[in-house]
Amino acid sequence: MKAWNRPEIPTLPGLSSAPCLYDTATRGLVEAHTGDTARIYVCGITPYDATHMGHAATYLAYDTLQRVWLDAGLEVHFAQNVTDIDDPLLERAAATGVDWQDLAASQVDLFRRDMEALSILPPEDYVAVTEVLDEIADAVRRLVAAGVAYEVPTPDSSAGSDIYFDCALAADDDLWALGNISNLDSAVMEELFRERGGDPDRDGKRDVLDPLLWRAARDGEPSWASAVGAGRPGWHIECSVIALMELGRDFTVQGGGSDLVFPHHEMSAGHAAALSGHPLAKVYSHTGMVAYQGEKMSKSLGNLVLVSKLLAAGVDARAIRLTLLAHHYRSDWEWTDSALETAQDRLATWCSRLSGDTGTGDLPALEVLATVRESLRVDLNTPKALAQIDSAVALGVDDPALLRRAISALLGVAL
Ligand code: 5CA
Ligand code: ZN
Repeated sequence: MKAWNRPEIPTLPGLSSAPCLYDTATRGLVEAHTGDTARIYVCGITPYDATHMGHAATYLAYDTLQRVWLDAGLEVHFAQNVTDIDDPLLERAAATGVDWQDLAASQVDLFRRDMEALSILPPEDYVAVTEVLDEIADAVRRLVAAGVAYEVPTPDSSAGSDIYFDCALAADDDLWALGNISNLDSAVMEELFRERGGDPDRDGKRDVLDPLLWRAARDGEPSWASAVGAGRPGWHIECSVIALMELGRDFTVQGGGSDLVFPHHEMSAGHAAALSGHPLAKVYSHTGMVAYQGEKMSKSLGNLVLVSKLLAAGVDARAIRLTLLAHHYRSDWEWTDSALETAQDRLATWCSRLSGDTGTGDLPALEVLATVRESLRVDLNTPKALAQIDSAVALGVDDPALLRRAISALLGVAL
C-alpha cells in the first residue's frame, strides 16, 4: 500500500553514535544496532478511531529513533502493517452500519494525512493484512507441518477447524519460550490474554494461552480461500509474517505500545522464531500509554483526542509534536490542554529567538547539538533534549541556523 510523503531531514555536521534502547525482554538498555541498516517494525493501526494522541505518541517515538539512526549515519528500513481484518474492526463496522472495507480505507487515509501533517517518517513497506493473506496462510501451513500448530473443530463443525499455535511445543531453550519477551507470570498472562483479544475459555485448546493462527470461515464473516482452508488470520501471525517478509529475520527493533507486550509481541516473536529458527528482533521496545480524563486513551472507552480535530481547529502540528516529545516515550502520561499550551509557548519562544542568521549569544550551537544528540542517544530522552534547547535559547547561541537545522533533523520541528 502507499504510505505517505516523507518529510525533509536537513543534514548536520558530524555524526552521533548508535542509540541505546530499553529492551522489554532483557529489562535493560541495549545497543539498538545490527549492521549498517537499522531494521524496524512498528505495529500499525487497526483502522478505526484514528489517529488519537496515543497512536501519535507511539509513532513519534519510533520516528525519533529513526532520526537518531539516520544521524548516526545508518540506513533505515522501516515496515508497518495495517490490521485491516480483525474482530474489533468488524464489530465497529457492524455497530455503525458501514462496510468494514470502507471504514478501513477511510481511516487509513485519515491516518496517512495525520502522519504526514506530524512529519512522521513513512515506512518503506506499508502492508495491509488483506494484501498478504496467501503468505500468512502459507506460514500457518508451515507451522502445522512443523508440528507446532493444531486444529480445533469449530463449535458447529460445519466450518471446519480453527488453527492454534502450540506454545509449549514451540518452546525452544535458545530461541523463544512463553514469557521470554513479556517476563510475566502465568496468572497475569491469562488476565491480559482475556482482555486483549485472546480466548482462554475456548474448548479444545491444548493450553488456555495458545493463540489463534487461523479462524475458519463462519457465516456472515469475511473469509478467503487458502492453503489452510477458507477463513482469515489470527492477529499475531500477521505481524510475524509481514515483518519477516519485509525486514528478514533477526531485525533490529520490534516496536509498539506497552499494551502490545502481551500477548501480541510475545506471540508474534514465538511464531517468527518457529518459522525462521531465529529471534524476531534484537530489541523489543514499548511506549508508555497516553491517558485522557484519567483513563488510557482507547477506542473502546472513546476518550479520544484526535490529531485531525486539533489540526482542523487550527492547532500547529509542531505544537502537537512538542507536546508529545515533552514526555519520555516509556512513561505513561495524561494528555491535558495545559500540556498543549506549554508546547505552544515553547514553539513561539523557539521561533522568535531562533529566527534569522545572526547570533543572539556566545553559546556554540555545535555544543548544544552535541548535548541534544547525547540525550537522544541514551533511550531517546526527548524531555531532556527539549530542556537543553530551552536553556540554549534563553542564553543565546552563536549560530541559530545550525540549531534550527538540528531541531528540524532530530526532533522533526521545522522552525
Ligand atoms: N493493529 C494493532 C497492532 S498489530 C493495534 O494495536 N492497533 S491500534 O490501532 O490499537 O494501536 C496502534 C498503535 O498505537 C499500537 O502500537 C498501540 O500499542 C498504540 N497505542 C494504542 N493506544 C495507545 C495509547 N493510549 N497510548 C500509547 N500508544 C497507544
Ligand atoms: Zn502488530
